[in-house]
Amino acid sequence: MKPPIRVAVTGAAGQICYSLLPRIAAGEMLGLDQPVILQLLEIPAEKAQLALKGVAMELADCAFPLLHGMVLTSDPKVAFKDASWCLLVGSKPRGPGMERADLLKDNGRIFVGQGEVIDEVAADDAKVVVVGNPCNTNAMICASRFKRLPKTSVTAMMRLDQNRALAQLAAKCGCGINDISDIVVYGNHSPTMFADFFNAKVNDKEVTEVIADRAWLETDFLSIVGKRGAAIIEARGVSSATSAANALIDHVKSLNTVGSGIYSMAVRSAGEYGFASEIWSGMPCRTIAPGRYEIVPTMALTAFARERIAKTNAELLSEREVVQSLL
Ligand code: NAX
Repeated sequence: MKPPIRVAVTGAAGQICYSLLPRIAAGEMLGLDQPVILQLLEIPAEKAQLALKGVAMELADCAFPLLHGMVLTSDPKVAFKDASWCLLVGSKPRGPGMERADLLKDNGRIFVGQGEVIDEVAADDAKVVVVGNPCNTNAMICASRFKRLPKTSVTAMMRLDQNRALAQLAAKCGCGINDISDIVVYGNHSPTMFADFFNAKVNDKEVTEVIADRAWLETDFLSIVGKRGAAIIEARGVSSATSAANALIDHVKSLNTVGSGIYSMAVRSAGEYGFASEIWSGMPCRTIAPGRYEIVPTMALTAFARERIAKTNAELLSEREVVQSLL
């Protein structure tokens, strides 16, 4: 039996984690032969801590053989201690009448503190995945506190956007999910994101050949994918949870697996694909060693794609402007 890996998860009593934690404990994220210790962080409020206790009771009642321990805490130093994976799901929801700038700053402060503690106490090989919104900018803030760990070890989740794009394309083509490849979502996890259908393939044929309706691709498809989160909130009354948890599992599995193909992840930009340096942007990535990625440098961009990328880049830059004092 392999030694257990410590996985720190924040926002552990929230709705995404309710779908996420059982799947990690069942071995779906790190492998069916890999024991885990879950280190679960929640805010100190009594209600949140009680809810966290309830979640842990349920996980215990699942009797997962791979779950070798659980730590429940409101102290980030305890949660991130020796963690090899830090999954930053917890953040504040946007309150009534709250401006986006206030949300950026409020949540930004969470990631200043957590970035500092992760850098201080997490494992040397720690990988950090940010889900809490605005996830790209929060990842940038978190990494800005790193002195010991490489900033490139912080990524943010674009995988839900990729999966949404995949599902829409498969439905339109009338094919299976696995028939589609190379669909990459660039930019911010917000409606400005760009799902690059030009490079996507259906069984090695270009999507633009299989779907002749270019107007659908350029308008409906991009709009459905970009606004899917809002559509789910309208239908369910709360934001995506099961699909977000599933995307996070996919994100970690791809990042951990050499040969997992090209996938979308928000990573530190060094100016690739027209993005400004030092922002965290969705880009095509591939895994070069377990937990280590490179940005795929060879995707061709059409003029349409470049225009969309410029728009989402501008939004990321404006977010950076708002949180400048936290960097
Ligand atoms: P919930 O409100 O259900 O849960 C969030 C939990 O985080 C709460 O229990 C809260 O007490 C906790 N929390 C707040 N501040 C914390 C802190 N400083 N330390 C530890 N825990 C803290 O939200 P949920 O639906 O689970 O969503 C979590 C985050 O994911 C939100 O920011 C949401 O916007 C974001 N999402 C990101 C997605 C992505 O693709 N990147 C998609 C889904 C989701 O919208």
